[in-house]
Amino acid sequence: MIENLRKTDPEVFLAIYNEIERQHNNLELIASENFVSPAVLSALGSPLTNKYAEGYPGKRYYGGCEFVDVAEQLAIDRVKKLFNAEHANVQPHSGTQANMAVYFTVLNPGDTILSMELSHGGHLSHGSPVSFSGRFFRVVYYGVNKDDETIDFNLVRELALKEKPKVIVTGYSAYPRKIDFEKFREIANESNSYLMADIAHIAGLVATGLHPTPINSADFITSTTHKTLRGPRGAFILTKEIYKKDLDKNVFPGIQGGPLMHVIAAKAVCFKEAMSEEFKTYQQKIVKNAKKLAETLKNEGARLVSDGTDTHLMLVDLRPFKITGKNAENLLGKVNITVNKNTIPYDPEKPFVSSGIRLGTPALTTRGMGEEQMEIIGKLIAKILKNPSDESIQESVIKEVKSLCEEFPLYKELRDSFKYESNMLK
Ligand code: DSN
Repeated sequence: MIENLRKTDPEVFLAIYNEIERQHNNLELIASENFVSPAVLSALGSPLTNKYAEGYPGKRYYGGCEFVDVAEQLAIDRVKKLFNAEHANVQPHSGTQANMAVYFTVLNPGDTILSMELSHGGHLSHGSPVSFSGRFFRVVYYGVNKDDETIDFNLVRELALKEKPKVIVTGYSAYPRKIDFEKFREIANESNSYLMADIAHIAGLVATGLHPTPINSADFITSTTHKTLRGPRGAFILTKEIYKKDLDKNVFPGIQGGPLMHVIAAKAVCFKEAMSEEFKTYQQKIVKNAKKLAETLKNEGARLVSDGTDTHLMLVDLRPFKITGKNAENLLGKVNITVNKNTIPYDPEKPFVSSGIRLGTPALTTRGMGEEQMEIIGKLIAKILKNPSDESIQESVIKEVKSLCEEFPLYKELRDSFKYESNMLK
């Protein structure tokens, strides 16, 4: 297969080869990224991509769907079991589309959404003015308390009772603490609102009982499959039987056409993997690693938003190091440590500059790294941020990063195959 790619399109072959090498040669700390298993990759690269299957298993608008039906039904049954859900739709191509399908199921244009402010950890699709969600709906924001930087439930309740939102959104992209879904349910009951929990970041933790589940609190749960859950890029929605018909109609034909059957097959594989004991141990290690990394950074003088983490991610306030998020992202990138700049709550900087970086441990944990490596990496990060202009320190960190990457290799067989083929290009 790789030989065919190299012969047909050497330029794309090289782009893919270089990207696989980049993934191997860098320490990936972007909290929303992960590395899928070879089994997930095989399903993704399969001829299921050829198949049109508009509709749902057993009720398609095309012939020849008997085998893709099997794959989609497996994905549905497994994700329902994994999260103890009444109904699942596994067709959304992305988290934003999953959220869109839920909004279109319960809202009319102009209706009100109550959600977390983007700069406090929310997501673009939770009502940002630059997203469809902020253009079609009226959005009111809650945020975190200034003192302990956790969700301001007094504000959530006050706004819910005053604004009567049709939907309250919980679940975040940059919130390091456990979410009290039951408290959100109580408020949603008081304001007669639907509750949507977007668990994209924490899905792996929820599936393994390391974070409370919103299954009995939320009317709709949306999630991506590629973050802590370690599946292919894509999403799904869980809901109760009573919303099943409306929700499914709003995914297809509401906002999507043909489902990506190769991706759905890969989601099925991911859900099977997520049911294993090995996956539970993996999630436990993610959390332990995050705690170790957070503790190390604090010992090095960093300030962590909310003073730590309960999950896979942390938000580092860089002001003690007198460096912006943008500059930190660039500097760390130079030494092959990949992170993203991130606003911190009440950030004095603009979002594109920001005062923080967001770090997460799912990807490095997949490589097999543990607490020992987290301590080393935390110290390396601090060394770079404290000495932004010291090139000799940068060179020594590059060497240490390289040695960690070699000790915990990624996609070894695949890289060997690409390497072999790339020699034919010479
Ligand atoms: N962009 C993702 C993240 O990095 O958290 C969320 O969609």
